[in-house]
Amino acid sequence: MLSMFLAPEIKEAAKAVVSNAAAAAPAVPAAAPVSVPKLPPLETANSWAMPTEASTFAESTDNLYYFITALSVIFFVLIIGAMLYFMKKYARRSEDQKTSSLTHNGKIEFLWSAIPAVLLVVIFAWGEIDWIKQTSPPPDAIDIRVTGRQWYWQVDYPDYPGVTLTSSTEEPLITMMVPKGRPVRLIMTSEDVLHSFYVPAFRVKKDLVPGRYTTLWFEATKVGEFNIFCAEYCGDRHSSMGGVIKVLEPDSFEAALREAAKLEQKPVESAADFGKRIYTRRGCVACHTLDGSAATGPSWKGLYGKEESLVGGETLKVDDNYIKESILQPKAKIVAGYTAANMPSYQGQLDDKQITAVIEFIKTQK
Ligand code: HEC
Ligand SMILES: [Cu+2]
Repeated sequence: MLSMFLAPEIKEAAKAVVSNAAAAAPAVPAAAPVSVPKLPPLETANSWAMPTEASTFAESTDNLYYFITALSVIFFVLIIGAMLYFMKKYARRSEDQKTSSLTHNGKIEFLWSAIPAVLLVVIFAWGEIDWIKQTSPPPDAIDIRVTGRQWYWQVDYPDYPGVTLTSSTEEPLITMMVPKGRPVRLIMTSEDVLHSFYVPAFRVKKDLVPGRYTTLWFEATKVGEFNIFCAEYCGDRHSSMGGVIKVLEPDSFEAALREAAKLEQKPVESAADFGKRIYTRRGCVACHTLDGSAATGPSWKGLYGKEESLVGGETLKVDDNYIKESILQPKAKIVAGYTAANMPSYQGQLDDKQITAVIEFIKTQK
């Protein structure tokens, strides 16, 4: 995780140190690999530099930042410089030297109030103008809906019915696609806790609030793939709530979007393998583990055929119909110890063939 924030030179140096140490040390059995949630790589090679500027907001935001930084440096040098100079110049020369009496200097006092006031107004006006731009999406913007859940993003395209993309806690998936040079408006909400949609390369960030819609807009200026992060601590896998936003030329946008959202069984693929792809690409992975450990939802290990206890004390044997019902109407039968509110209904989002594939995949998880 940390290593992705390091510049390549540092990484190389660290590798050299590690391999030298390995050569010197006696052979020890390798420790079991620690599973670390995967995030997309940062798009900047140099971790000291600003992220790539990839939206119409980026340049002005950066310029304001540089302006404030430069002002801070200039005033730091002026104030500390004057302080050192006066310390030396007016140092007490002898034990009995008395401070001469001081009145005040109207001109200087006026200047040291007026100059900072003017600079603060400049900073305020600059920020305010940018803020107004960033909060007023143009009327021709493409609408995209974003839903935050612990711990993944779901992205729906109302203008392209049936198109849904998600992020995954396991792999850097294309989570959102947008055309270059077209304004895009995100209408966002959360189904559980506060999340925050953050794209550093676009210099945009906005909270997703349960029970309310928030909007955010941007216009991408560079073709490429950029990071999405959740910037609001939202639970123990918050740090894996990342995604990838892909910017395309407008003429290839729609075809690529449909292709990316397509979730069909490939000719060579078994139903179980197809089910596994649905598991990662439709968010199930964020809540259901395969290793027996409980997450937001129950693990799928050994699920098929087992006796499941439900809220209310009933038990039933897990079969195809129960799994299908759990996917389409999660509230119908609730597993003891869990909240149905946490499982989104996939009614209208997964067709029968996809559900069958998921069932086949669950069967393989013994
Ligand atoms: C945001 C979290 C979340 C996501 C995403 C999610 N689930 Fe669930 N799921 C739950 C919770 C919580 C329960 C238990 C409550 C209930 O039974 O409704 C559950 C229960 C289930 C059950 C019943 C499990 C049992 O032990 O009896 C199945 C089957 C299931 N989910 C399938 C899926 C599939 C398939 C997907 C993806 C297409 C999915 N879930 C996505 C949270 C989630
Ligand atoms: Cu989050």
